[in-house]
Amino acid sequence: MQYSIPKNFILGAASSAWQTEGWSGKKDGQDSYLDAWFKSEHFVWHKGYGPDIATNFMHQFPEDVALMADIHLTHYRTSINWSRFFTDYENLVVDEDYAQHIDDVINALLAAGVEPMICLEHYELPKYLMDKYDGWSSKKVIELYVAYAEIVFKRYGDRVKHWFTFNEPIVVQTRVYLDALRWPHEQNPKKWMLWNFHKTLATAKVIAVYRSLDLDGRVGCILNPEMVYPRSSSAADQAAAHYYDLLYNKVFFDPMVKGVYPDELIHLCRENDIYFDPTAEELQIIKDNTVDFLGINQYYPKRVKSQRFAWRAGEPFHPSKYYEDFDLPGKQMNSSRGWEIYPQIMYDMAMYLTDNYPDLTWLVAENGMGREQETDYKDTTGVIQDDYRIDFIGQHLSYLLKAVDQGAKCEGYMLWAFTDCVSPMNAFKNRYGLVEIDLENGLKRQKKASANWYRSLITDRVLTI
Ligand code: BGP
Repeated sequence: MQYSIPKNFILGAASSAWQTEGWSGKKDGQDSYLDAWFKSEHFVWHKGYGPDIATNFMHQFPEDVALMADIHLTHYRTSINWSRFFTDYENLVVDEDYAQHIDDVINALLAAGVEPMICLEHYELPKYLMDKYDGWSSKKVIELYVAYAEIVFKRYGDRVKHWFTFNEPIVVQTRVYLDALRWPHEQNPKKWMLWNFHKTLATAKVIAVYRSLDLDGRVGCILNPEMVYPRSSSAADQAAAHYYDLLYNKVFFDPMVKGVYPDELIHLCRENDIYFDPTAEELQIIKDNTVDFLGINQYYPKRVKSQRFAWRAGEPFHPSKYYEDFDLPGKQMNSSRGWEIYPQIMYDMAMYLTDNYPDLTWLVAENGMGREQETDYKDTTGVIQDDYRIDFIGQHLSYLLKAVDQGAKCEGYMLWAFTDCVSPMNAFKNRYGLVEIDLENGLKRQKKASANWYRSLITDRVLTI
């Protein structure tokens, strides 16, 4: 089967600052939320390699950019590490060494013909602001973040045209305050909802600042909505899917795209004592500053069924009050990551967006396949033959292109990740890259088979599967 790829369709790759840079040049006090979490009891270094070295992008980025040009990536997405951008977060004292590194990366990308896309926070909230103000619980942190964004826009906005406020803004507070799985391990559902709200408000305020600067680009956010599939067509299973979608997807989509929260969500928050008490002025800012576009991260489907147990009075709220996970018999799994593989999510999510947010322009900001023990797939010349990744990308892209053909307003596909990189879950154990980072050979970069395949895809603009 062949699919033609529209001429201007973005075909790029993504990663983030923390997951690639390494800590070289990092100054005392510049820890991020992720550093704090990794240094807590949950960290897992892989064969001695963790975020301290990462891929050493800080020094080896020229090699990576040359490879991006060789593969003909149209765009590359990364983040600025907020925790490294300042030496004083309150008085906004810029770390000029780090800021210069960002300048150098942007200039190198542009010189190589690769458009940069920059995210302002990919889990890189400064630990200092977490300790002092309880992170996104505080309006002061919103103020400091907006000031950070303004400095960044003024410094790099002449060259960077695609900005994102957050990567997956729901994730940290879900792991911390709903599930209490991560540092600082505090179960507090009201705070979960407050962080959701404050990141939405921060996005709107950053968009307002960007527009006031009259720059020639656009600002959005990268969400990780899960395509929800109910176990059956029964009313109870459908309701479970509906509530999951409301609490994990529409909670960001509606205010960011339509400028208003769904009435049903407000009602549900009040009923469950997780309401976030916005002021009229805050709601107006959200209404006036909706996103220019969205990035959508897609990896796996979410399958749910109705909740069998009644929620006991006094139990802390959790969205699973309304649903249970459903284990689909016979599902195809990526056993390295424990995620179901279901390429049709790409088509279904595109249709969901077309139906619910017809005016929204978006792109896939992440999709990809992590694999353990990839070195087992090296051929005699030492090149990793990652046919499983080629198959994964091809299948997912085919569903996306089908949706584009039917009018979905999707402008591109960014693969996670360009090179292997550090995962917050398991350091380097799972490899996602088109390009191998050979830990045994001084972090040598080597293209995998998928890199050459992706290169042909980009130059020929035809997907054959
Ligand atoms: C996304 C994150 C990325 C990346 C990816 C792969 O949710 O935005 O930062 O890590 O997932 O997931 P993991 O590294 O957990 O396997």
